[in-house]
Amino acid sequence: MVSPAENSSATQSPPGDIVHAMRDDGSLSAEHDPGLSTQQVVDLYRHMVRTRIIDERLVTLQRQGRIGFHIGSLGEEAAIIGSSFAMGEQDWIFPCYREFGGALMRGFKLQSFIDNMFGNANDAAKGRQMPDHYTCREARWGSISSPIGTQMTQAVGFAWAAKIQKKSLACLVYFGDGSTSSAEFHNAMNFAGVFKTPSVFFCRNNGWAISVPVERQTASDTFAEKGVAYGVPSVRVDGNDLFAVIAVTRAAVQRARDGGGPTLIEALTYRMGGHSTSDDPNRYRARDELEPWVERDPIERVRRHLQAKGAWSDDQEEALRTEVDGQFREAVANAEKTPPPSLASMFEDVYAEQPWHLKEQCQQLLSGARAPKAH
Ligand SMILES: Cc1ncc(C[n+]2csc(CCOP(=O)(O)OP(=O)(O)O)c2C)c(N)n1
Ligand SMILES: [Mg+2]
Repeated sequence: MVSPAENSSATQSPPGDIVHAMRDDGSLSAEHDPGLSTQQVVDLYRHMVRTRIIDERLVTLQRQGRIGFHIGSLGEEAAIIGSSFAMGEQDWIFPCYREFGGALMRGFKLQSFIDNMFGNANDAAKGRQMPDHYTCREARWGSISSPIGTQMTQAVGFAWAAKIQKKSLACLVYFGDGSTSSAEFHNAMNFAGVFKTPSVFFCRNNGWAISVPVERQTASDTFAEKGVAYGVPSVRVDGNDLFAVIAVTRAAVQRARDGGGPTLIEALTYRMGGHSTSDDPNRYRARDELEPWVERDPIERVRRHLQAKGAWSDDQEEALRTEVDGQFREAVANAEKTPPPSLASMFEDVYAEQPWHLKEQCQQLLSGARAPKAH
């Protein structure tokens, strides 16, 4: 397990050090302060809390049998919200599967997300995907791919195309520590290094890949040092420090837009929950491993920072929770009122002109035992 280390130096290599911006008392070190206004910090804090509340509510819905699955971001909110925030409107993000909070911050509608969680008729993926596998092109956000690592080669291809078209944009890709063992990681890093694509590789090192700890994932001391082999500058950052995450991601984005090529960011964070609603982490990890990370809870740290400045009160906290709760309940009520996708939709979206055999199969299905019953 990589544990939080002491404060250290530069925003880019050598990859052994860890960038921090927040001190224990909630104040910021001048070196890595991203210079946000108080209102910006309040907004980011609200997004982090919103993400956590939605995560908690989705787990409850799954336990109640109302949705089939959820894969959450408990404990990783600073890494996700901070890095998504550092991306400009023209930039693109290729997500892994835990980053819905960043998509919502970039304009993805809560209702669309919840419709995907229920796989109903309003789900953009038309119920053909698992929950948490939404699409939201409008937020310049790639679709979720379940197979580990595929988004990395997709993101580098996208960045390469943008470079050929001389577009000034950066393309960030999220992945976990476990994904660094996939062929796609090596393909993508090598290509990005050689062709200097405007890529930001954002590794959420949350300590675990389902039940496999980082010690079993790599013999390297860090994930960041893997960038050295590909000529990709790398940096390690305290992933539970919102301000440090923003500072290092901004620097990487700037380098990408300026034609300086890719950066690998290793954000040290911790998966405070299970891998998903399908596993019980108590079966494979020691309970006391969680404790130091509870103390470094990324949301608590930003709250302490704001409270020390007199910029956040208990009343505001209460109001925020009530607001998010109301929005969530409304979205769930709408999603549950919405019927499932039509049976016929199963045959759509592959051919512009539906071939005869699909028409025939669709007809058979609609007139057979699974035909919708009149109530
Ligand atoms: C090619 C492939 N192999 C295995 C899986 C099963 N799987 C899903 S998530 C996961 C672990 C990924 O861990 P990590 O990259 O650290 O991301 P995290 O879940 O911790 O965010 C595995 C092995 C998969 N989805 N695709
Ligand atoms: Mg992991």
